[in-house]
Amino acid sequence: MGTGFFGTIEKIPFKGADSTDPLSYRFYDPDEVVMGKRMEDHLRFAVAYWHSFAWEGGDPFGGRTFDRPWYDGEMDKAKLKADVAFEMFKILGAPYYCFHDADVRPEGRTFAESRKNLEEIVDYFARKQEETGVKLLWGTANLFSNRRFMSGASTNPDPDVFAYSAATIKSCMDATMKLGGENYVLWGGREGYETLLNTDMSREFDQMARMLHMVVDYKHKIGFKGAILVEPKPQEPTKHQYDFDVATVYGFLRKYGLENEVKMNIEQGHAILAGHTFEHELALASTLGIFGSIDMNRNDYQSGWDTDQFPNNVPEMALAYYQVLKAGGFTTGGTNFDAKLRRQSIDPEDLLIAHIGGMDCCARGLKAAARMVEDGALQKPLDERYAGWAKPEAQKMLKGEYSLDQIAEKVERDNINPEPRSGRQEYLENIVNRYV
Ligand code: XLS
Ligand code: NI
Ligand code: NI
Repeated sequence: MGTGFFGTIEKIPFKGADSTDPLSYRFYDPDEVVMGKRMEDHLRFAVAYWHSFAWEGGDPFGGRTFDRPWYDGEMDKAKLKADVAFEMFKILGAPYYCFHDADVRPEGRTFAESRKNLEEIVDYFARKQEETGVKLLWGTANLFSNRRFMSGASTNPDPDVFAYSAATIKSCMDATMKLGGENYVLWGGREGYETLLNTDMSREFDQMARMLHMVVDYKHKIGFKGAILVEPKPQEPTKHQYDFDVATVYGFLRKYGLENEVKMNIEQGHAILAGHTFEHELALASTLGIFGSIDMNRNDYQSGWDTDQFPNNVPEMALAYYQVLKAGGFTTGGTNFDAKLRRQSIDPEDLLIAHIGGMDCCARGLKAAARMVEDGALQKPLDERYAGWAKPEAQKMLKGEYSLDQIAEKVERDNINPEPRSGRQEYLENIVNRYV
């Protein structure tokens, strides 16, 4: 017996590009093979529990616009929410989901009570996963909503908040482990500052690193096989977030000896907020060997806020999945829709339509990216551009067989006088356009 929340809709079918049925996929066919792999196994879609089921449609000027039957309740409501959530995963054919503790369980009066509530829901989820075959892409702790975290979690000036955060993370790692989660994510919601006047940055860095080391130690202690992922974001909620972008996080990991233990969960909207493109962040993480997973959404390009909208820009997705494919594809990671409805989209059907659009857009982007890879459309010009480095003399320079003064001597002796060559950006952009 279903909840009836989505009426009689049972399953979103794939109907192909010509379909005009809003409740059908036009590009996402899970079984279609792309570069030797099923599309479902490439994309590894996950629904974000918080945006889809916990968020109430508020903005700074007004509260709740959604009217869900599971709001304002205790455990029975949390279970109703779970029933609806798993119904939606099945209807969409989404193979994964992600959650924070606070999205899924009622907050208790004490830490112990909150933990017990979480454990009860985790048991409930475990049964639902078993029934539906839906899996957990990642779990995480909400260390930013409750007022106790207003001055940070691990970076809080109060050691009791540090301890409370550690305990919360432990319970969320236990939950993730129990549910067979494939990753554990840390997004530093309040880890940053508003003003240096009340902030000791070096102390806060040390605290944050201590927490991350404990997380890694605990992962090994309990035998968690998934990846530990940090999610960069430059601002919002704090003015200066410590996990600004991939480069900043990598510097932090190196300073504290964590670079081999922690990977990145890269969010489209956060990349934009940091003044980068999504593909830049993906390429950099892959170059540094710390690419993990993605949070798929888009931000409004005018507002400068983390608006967490569903993706709808195919050329952008194509360039993003091109980087994902070049990085070898996902291993433990996947495509999590860290995206929410607009606050006027109050119908249950809107939830389905938003995900269908997002999944179709990603599928289209992936297929375009795969064709570019298969044709070597961008790789051939790239190889040509760097072809000079294949020559033995160039290789010797790269391998350190010449010193600076030896090279200087050689430049004069051989009369080296470089001839500039076109970067051909427009030519390459036109190639991309052929594929999207
Ligand atoms: C917020 C973050 C958050 C993380 C999980 O901006 O994207 O949703 O993905 O805590
Ligand atoms: Ni995110
Ligand atoms: Ni975000």
